Amino acid sequence: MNPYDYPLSLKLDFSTGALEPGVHVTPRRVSDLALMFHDKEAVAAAIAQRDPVVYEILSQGFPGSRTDAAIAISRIYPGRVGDEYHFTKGHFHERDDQAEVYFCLKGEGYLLLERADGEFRAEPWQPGTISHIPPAWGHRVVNTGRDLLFFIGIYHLSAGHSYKQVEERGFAQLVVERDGRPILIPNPRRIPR
Ligand code: S6P
Ligand code: ZN
Repeated sequence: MNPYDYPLSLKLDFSTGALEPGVHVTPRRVSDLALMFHDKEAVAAAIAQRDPVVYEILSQGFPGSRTDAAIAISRIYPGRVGDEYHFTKGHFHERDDQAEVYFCLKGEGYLLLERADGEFRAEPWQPGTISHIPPAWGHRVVNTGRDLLFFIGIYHLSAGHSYKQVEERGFAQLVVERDGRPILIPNPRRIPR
C-alpha cells in the first residue's frame, strides 16, 4: 500500500507560513546564495557576521503510485544583501515540459521569470496573486517588503531543479533598493552570450 494513494490534508498557518504535519524544512542562508547576490563584498560581510537565513522551504511531496504531485511553502525573510532584496535562488526545471503554479499568500515583491532565449518578465506580487510558470521559464521570487513573504508552489517531483544557469548568469534584471523603494535594473554581471 502506498500511503499517498489516499487523501491527505495539511494545515497552513496564514500568519507564519508554518505547514504541518510531515513537512521537510530546508533553510537557505546567505552563504548558500553567494553566487546569486551581485554585491560580493556585502555577501562576505553578511556571512562573517552571522550568515542569516534568507528563506526556508517547507516541502511535502505526495509520491503516489500513479502521481508525484508536490507542494512547498517558501518563506522569505525581509532584508537585503547590499542593495539587493532577499530572494529565492531561482531555478529552471530539469524537465522542460513541467509547469508550476505559485500562489502568494503573504507579503509583497516580484516573481522574476526568464526563458533561455532571454525573454524576461517581472510579475508584481501581493497576497492573492496566482502566477502560472510555463515550462522552460526560470523562476525566482523577491521579497521587497518590510515583512515576511510566503507563497505556495505546486509542482511535480519529477520536474527536478537546475540551478546552473542562474548561478552562472543570474536573471536579466535585479531588484534593488533606491531611495527606500524597490526598482528593477539591468543585471550588471550578465555575461553576454
Ligand atoms: C519547486 C518550487 C519551489 C522552490 C522554492 C525555493 O519547483 O519552485 O518550491 O524550490 O521556492 O526556490 P529555489 O530556487 O531555492 O529552489
Ligand atoms: Zn520550480
